[in-house]
Formats: sequence, structure tokens, C-alpha cells
Amino acid sequence: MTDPLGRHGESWRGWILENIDRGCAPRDMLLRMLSDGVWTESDAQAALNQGLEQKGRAAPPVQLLPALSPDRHISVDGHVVEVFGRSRTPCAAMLGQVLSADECDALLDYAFSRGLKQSGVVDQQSGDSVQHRERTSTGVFFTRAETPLIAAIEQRLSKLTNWPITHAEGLQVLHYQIGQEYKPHNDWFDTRHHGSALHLARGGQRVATTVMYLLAPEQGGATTFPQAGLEFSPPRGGAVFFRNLTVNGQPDPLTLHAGAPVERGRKVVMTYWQREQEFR
Ligand SMILES: O=C(O)CCC(=O)C(=O)O
Repeated sequence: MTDPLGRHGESWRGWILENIDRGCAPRDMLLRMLSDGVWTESDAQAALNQGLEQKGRAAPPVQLLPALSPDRHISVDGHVVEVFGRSRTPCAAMLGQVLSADECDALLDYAFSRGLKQSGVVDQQSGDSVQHRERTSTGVFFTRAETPLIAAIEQRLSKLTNWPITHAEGLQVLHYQIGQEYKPHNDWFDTRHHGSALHLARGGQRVATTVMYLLAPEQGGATTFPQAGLEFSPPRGGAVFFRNLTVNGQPDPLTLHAGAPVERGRKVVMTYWQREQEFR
């Protein structure tokens, strides 16, 4: 589209330019445009950015949350990620080729050489990680940029989702054997729970999650969204991306998700959680 401002007619063009002149915050304008239901997020962003440029306003591009480009194939520094399919509500996508087969092998070797421990869940009161029958996998956390390969993948994920590399937790690898699972849960922190404060203080809410498949199970083990009726089984190297918040910044209940029990084979995933602010 060569004229994003004109995408939805002259009255919208006028509205955008007028409100830029009035000094309205681009973020508020974007939210207003999205609430109208006419604009898609990427079109609204493009229109707003064109308007800001036209008015000579040196504002940084408006970006509410991590977002994939609307293209079918997304090139990140020459590495091409394929988008197999998307959901608008919740905002989610199934991706292919986020990682190459060699990268999957190297990450598997590294994770297992570090050693995997029984996975935990966040205790609602204390915020500590505690073992729970709802999560039966084993796992290991990496620190950010722990190895050059990990640093390169974090760089790729940051560019793929258009979100700062500093606003993310270290990657986590999870291993599921037959029968193992992670029952439905949310990745966003529930502010009603005392234990969430500790986590929110380290970088705000978890705004998006990317679950990369280092090893795909032969049967079962899908990443499912029971409230939304979605089920994703990416191939090895592929991933599920989803936003944990709605565009208004509210936790999205439709992102309730699970790692279904593995029925045949093994499943190893690597999870990337992005935060609202810099993660410390
Ligand atoms: O194993 C999966 O498919 C999902 C993993 C997950 O839900 C998580 O790490 O939060």
C-alpha cells in the first residue's frame, strides 16, 4: 500500500492529520483507531507513521506490543521465517523455520549438557518456583546471551517480533516425555496474587511468548489454547508466537494455553518470554 493514510478514506486521513496537529499522543491515537474495528494493527501503524512523517514529527514508530510483520515470509537478517497461519483473537501465529535443524541440534546438545531439572510453576503467594503436578516436564533456564548461538537467536527473535532485545527473559528449554504435559495456564502475571509483584518488578508484564520446537513429538504434545479452540503442532524448528495482552494492555484470557500430553516420541521446546520493559 503506497498511501497508508488513505487506507480507510478521506475522513480518517483528516482525523489522523488533525490529531497529530493537536499534539495527541500517537499511542492514544493508535488505540482509538483499533477500537473502531476498521483498522488492522499494521495498517493503523503504517498510517500513523506516514502522518507523523508528513507533519515532520520526529516521533519513533508507534509500537504497542511485540508484533510480527504481516508478510507470509519474514526475512530477519537473511534468515527467512515462514508464517503458516495466524489468529487475531488471541493474537497468535504458527511459524516455520525460526530455527534451522543445526541450531536445534546445537541447542539440544547444550541444554542437555547443562542438565535439566523438574520444572516448576510460580507460587501465587510467594512468587517462588514450586513443583506442581500440573507441570511434569523437566527444564533448564539460560541466561541472556549465554553462548554466541543463544545471543544470535535472541537477536533474531527480537527483530522478528519488533521488540527490544533487552525486554526479554533468558530462554528456557523444556523436555516432555510420554505422558508429560503442562496443563492450561496463563503466562501473564495475575496482579491479584501477592507472588506476582516480585516478577512484575523485574520488567513488567509478560507481553508475548514464543514457544520454539527443538524436537517435535510424533503424536500428541500440541500447544493448545482451550478457550480459543486453537491447537498448534509446529514442525521441528517452527514455533508458536502469541501475545499475552490485548492491544489495550490488558491480560488476554484467550491466551490460556497448555502443552498437551505427549503420546508418542519426545518433545523439546524453547520458550522466549518478552516483557513490557527492560528485564533485570
Ligand atoms: O509446551 C508447550 O507447548 C507450551 C509451553 C508453555 O506453555 C510455557 O512454557 O509456558
